[in-house]
Amino acid sequence: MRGALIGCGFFAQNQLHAWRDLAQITAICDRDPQRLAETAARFGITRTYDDAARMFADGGFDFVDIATTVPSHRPLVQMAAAAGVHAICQKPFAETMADARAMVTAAESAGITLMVHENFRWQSAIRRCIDAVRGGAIGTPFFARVSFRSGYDVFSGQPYLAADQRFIIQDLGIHILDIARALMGDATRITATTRRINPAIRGEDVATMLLQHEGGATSVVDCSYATRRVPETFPETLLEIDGDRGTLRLDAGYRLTLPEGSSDLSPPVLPWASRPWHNIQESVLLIQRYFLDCIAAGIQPETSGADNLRTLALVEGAYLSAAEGRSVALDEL
Ligand code: NAD
Ligand code: 89Y
Repeated sequence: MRGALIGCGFFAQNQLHAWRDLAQITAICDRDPQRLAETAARFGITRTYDDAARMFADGGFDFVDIATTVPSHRPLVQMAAAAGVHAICQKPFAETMADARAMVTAAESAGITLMVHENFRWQSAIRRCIDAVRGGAIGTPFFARVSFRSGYDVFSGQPYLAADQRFIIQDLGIHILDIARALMGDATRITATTRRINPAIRGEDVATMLLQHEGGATSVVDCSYATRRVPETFPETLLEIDGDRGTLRLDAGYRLTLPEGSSDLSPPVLPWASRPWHNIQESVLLIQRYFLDCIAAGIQPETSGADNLRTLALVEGAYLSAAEGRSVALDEL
């Protein structure tokens, strides 16, 4: 498969490292000439563009990796659909539910595969837990706690996170809500509270969310970037899931405990990766491989654009719940 990538920023460097093992990236695009030139030199890519429309017009690739921040996602996905090119798009998929629905419609009309880069559910430790729960290791789950608490400085690499009106639910909580869906199935209702503890940022850095799932199970999804814990666990998501035949726990240090015993699920540090990001970096390789496998097999990815509407609805529902101090049914959104 031949691909192109749009957005040569902070996180795209991981995506380009991972593509090296999977596909040929024939062209890259960024509006920022310095980032474009540095990335082209780092990965030896000669076809470069400062305008995505021109890159699509020139063509020569089967899929596009959209690694820009959210405001450009809708026009870029629509360009991919118009060009008949498969697309994998970073989270957050869209700024509004209306934008997301329009993007899904564009992809469906064009017959392209559209997947959201929801990589946290592809972290190898998390994936092992998803497989265990889906395989019945603890029976029927009735409660989950899905928890991400850290004091790691994410603002130096991603300064826009400090400036946006929305922070932790839209940026990080979106992954943790997606993991809750992968483990417990779709949610029907959400109740949330938010706080801003760090005075130097604009949005909320603490969110505590209660989900009701189809079938009656409950999840508590709690996220914080204001938690000064020792040891620091960034970027681990911790799990505690009760089923009618036992409990699964994923504790700090990637320690899995199931009814039959414990094991160490520490992820590998890939040759181009570095701690503490290695967990996320491995998931980038795994999700990109899965995207290509889905195209080859002609199947819808787990986190297709259509699927992601339900994760985005949880994000919107959490903000609405926190703003209005009430529980929100997702069919309101
Ligand atoms: P960034 O600001 O560092 O990079 C984005 C790049 O896109 C910039 O270089 C910018 O010039 C370019 N760009 C924006 N609009 C463009 C357009 N229309 N055409 C061409 N270039 C354009 O941002 P980042 O931190 O790399 O984040 C990018 C996305 O990745 C965000 O949506 C973020 O939420 C997501 N992200 C995901 C993970 C993950 O684990 N899945 C981790 C970090 C960031
Ligand atoms: O942008 C975020 C993401 O998707 O994973 C971690 C992160 O980089 C900072 O919260």
